[in-house]
Amino acid sequence: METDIKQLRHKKLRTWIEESAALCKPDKIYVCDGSKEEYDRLMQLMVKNGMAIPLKKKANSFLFRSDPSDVARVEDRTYISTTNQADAGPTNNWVTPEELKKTMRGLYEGCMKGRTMYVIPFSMGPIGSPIAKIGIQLTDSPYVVCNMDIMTRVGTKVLDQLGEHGEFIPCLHSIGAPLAEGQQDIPWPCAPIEKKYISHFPEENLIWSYGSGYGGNALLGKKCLALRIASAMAQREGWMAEHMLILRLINPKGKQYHIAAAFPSACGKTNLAMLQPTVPGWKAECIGDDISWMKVGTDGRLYAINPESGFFGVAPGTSYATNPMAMETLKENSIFTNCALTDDGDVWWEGMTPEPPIHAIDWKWRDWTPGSKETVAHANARFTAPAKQCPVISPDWEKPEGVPIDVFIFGGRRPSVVPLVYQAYNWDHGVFLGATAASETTAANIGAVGDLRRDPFAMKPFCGYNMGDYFSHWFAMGDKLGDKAPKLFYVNWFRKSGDGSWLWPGYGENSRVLKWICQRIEGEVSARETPIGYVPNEGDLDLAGMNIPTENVKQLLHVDKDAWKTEADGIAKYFTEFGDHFPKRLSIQLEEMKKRLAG
Ligand code: OXD
Ligand code: MN
Repeated sequence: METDIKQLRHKKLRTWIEESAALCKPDKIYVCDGSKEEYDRLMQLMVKNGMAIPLKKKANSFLFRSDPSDVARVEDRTYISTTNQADAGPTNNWVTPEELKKTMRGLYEGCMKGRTMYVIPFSMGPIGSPIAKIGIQLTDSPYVVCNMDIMTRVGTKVLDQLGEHGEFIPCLHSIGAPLAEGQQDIPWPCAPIEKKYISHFPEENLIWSYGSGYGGNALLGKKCLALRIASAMAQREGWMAEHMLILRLINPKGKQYHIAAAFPSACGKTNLAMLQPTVPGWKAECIGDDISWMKVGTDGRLYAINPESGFFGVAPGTSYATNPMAMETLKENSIFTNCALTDDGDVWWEGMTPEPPIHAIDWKWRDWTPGSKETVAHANARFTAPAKQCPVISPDWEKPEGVPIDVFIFGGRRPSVVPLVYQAYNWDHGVFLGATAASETTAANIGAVGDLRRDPFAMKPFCGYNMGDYFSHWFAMGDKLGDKAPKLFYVNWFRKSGDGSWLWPGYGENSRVLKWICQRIEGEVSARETPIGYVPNEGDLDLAGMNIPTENVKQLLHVDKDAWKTEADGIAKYFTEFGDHFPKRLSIQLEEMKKRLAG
């Protein structure tokens, strides 16, 4: 039965919905119950109005194509709005809350005319988990409702958990495309780029998003709530909200290790989250592919949950060869955005199969044949798939108390300089590794440092407060965890040889590196001290049956002092960007590395 908002028991929630409706002026308000019947009904509505295409080859799955102007997160239209600019820091766009709200109120005025305002009660994390948080998203996009249904836990059970006085994070979203009386809707309504705003008000735990229907701009539980707002809450409250996958590894004796790992985009994060180990006797289970919320448990260890319940993964490049577990996950009950449509009613994207289809309809609804100048799927085409469908999802992925984290891993894409794996000397050194994480954006000349994009902790676009304060928060968490703190490592799957070929095969073989990491924790395997940290000796990695040239292993584990001196100069320059919120403990780490390099 449909819920009238007057029946909502939470007075503050009712008032906020009424005020938002008075501003946005929807034709109708609908409170989502999170049922399958509701999901099916909304999908059918979108099929009827031409927004969704049902896929013959994948049960209960649908293809959407966005407006070509609305295909990705819009970082330059994303704001952290705090009273003082210093609290947003040098890595965020900033406008005062007063000014931003004034501008956005003007945009919200009447923006839902001709549309329904959906009220989505959602939980980030298993409902009732001590680490979970409740959000309420108001949106005029049924596409957003269905995606939120997969990506979060939605519905009446969340309202029950909220009760009359529970805390929630208000998330107001509009695609910014009101319909005049009798006006025909279009498949992907949205506002032009200069009217898009993805705004966060961390001082009031409030999110306002306008103008985009796509991904992190519109599914507000993900980047907006679970990272930007949550990171600011975590700093205030003494926990951690990180852009990290969560993986469980099980050794041949059955011992479990939990790893949380941060990588910038295009570094194989989803592949690692769904790893199938090649190293004999080891097993892996996926707990999360993107975000980790962590709190100190009563035993003093750090416990993590995946706040999401689905995967919003990049489609191009995903295949049975690169990530069979993702392919199995998205076989049914999934949403595809900006992928191509094949003639037999399936989706396709670059790299999905070795041979492309002989004909398809591309993401811009045009005929496409192999050899065309443009790609058939957009480079940021996505699948939205339920996590519970992943064949290697851990039986404990929804454990309310989370899983104890043993290891943090940072990484990036570095064709040169950075070895395959190394371990930090201690927590402070590990924070230095996370803070200086970088990916090479262009092909580097071998031996020289290329065009580096530093992405500290893979949080640059997602930190909801001053990045310098965020670094300090990492130090504070280490102080709190003491000897119970996870151990920290850095990996680089992407090192190349002089002729430009990959030195390491990656994918399932990465389990060999993870085995070394777990053995380091147990003190079962050696390593050599280098200026940058503990690096495996050539015999320390289990490479049995791998057929990798010894020369490759040498290069993969090589630490070139001169290249690292240049790296240290780059880091020193980069550290000056953070101004007076920058913690001294990071400068000390740089000085210590420099001393080790000079020695
Ligand atoms: C994502 C991202 O979509 O990090 O997860 O951009
Ligand atoms: Mn991400």
